[in-house]
Amino acid sequence: MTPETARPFIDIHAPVAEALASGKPVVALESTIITHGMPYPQNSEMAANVEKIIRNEGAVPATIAVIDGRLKIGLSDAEREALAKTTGTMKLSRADLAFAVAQGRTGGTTVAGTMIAAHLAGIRVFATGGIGGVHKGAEKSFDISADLDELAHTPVVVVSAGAKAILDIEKTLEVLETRGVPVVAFGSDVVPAFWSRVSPYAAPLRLDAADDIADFFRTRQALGFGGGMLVANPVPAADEIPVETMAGYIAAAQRDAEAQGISGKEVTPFLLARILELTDGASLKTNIALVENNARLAAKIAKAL
Ligand code: PSU
Ligand code: MN
Repeated sequence: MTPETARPFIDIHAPVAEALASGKPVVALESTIITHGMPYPQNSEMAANVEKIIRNEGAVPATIAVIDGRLKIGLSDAEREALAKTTGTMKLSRADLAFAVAQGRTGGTTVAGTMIAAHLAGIRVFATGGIGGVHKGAEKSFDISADLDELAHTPVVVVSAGAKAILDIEKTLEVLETRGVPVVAFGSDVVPAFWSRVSPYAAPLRLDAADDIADFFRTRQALGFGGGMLVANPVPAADEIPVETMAGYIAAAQRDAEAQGISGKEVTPFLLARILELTDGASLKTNIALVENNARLAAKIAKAL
């Protein structure tokens, strides 16, 4: 599956290589959430837990990152822990993943970066927290995540809790529709809003079973559609923060970002960290719960494929 020219740059962790060779289900995991999305040690605990959840479901986890210039498909426990502790790592998307490989750098892969790496390795299912999308005020800043273009081009099923609610969810859905990306809400008539189960926006598509999601993806591929799809899986009710509660914190964090002139790749990590402070850690607890919930569903989809 991996193109010949890519092989010299990629290390596939032994359990992942074995699973891929024998057709066992594999779930890719991103690492920007580790390097830029959560503080240590919660990032490390989250990353280890999510792998465990995938194994318990009978699939093999493959956390993806670039370490000292090697594109890693699956990390050892020691590598994952070291990455979680390292500060000053890069945040790697389509524009800079190959730069980090060429320059021997270390970085976490975003949704876009992880989709690229997963596809290179022949992995079709990927679990994250929330995708990047169209930022509020994008009509001025032009800040639209490369995750959206990647979903349009790269054939991987991305299981998320929707677009992060710090974004303009309505515009994000519009761009996804324009780019031909199916957005499937899992067991819900509305698109979830990351920390909250509901948003004001109707689900473009709805499915209620992992088997049906796998079947939809197979059908798309059989019909020759390229590109990926986005599964939006609402956070469990016990862990959610109501949309009205979050709105105030998100607005406050946004004001702080603007006042401090935060731009570009720093916007998402800044807002997540600021919201964590404003909610006294509650947003982080919810973020961890939703990633775990997505890992469970992703493993079921991978098994069904
Ligand atoms: N999900 C989380 N926390 C995160 C991210 C996702 O729960 O930190 C990361 C993903 O890697 C996503 C990135 O691709 O945030 C989006 O960054 P940007 O908006 O700069 O494209
Ligand atoms: Mn951006």
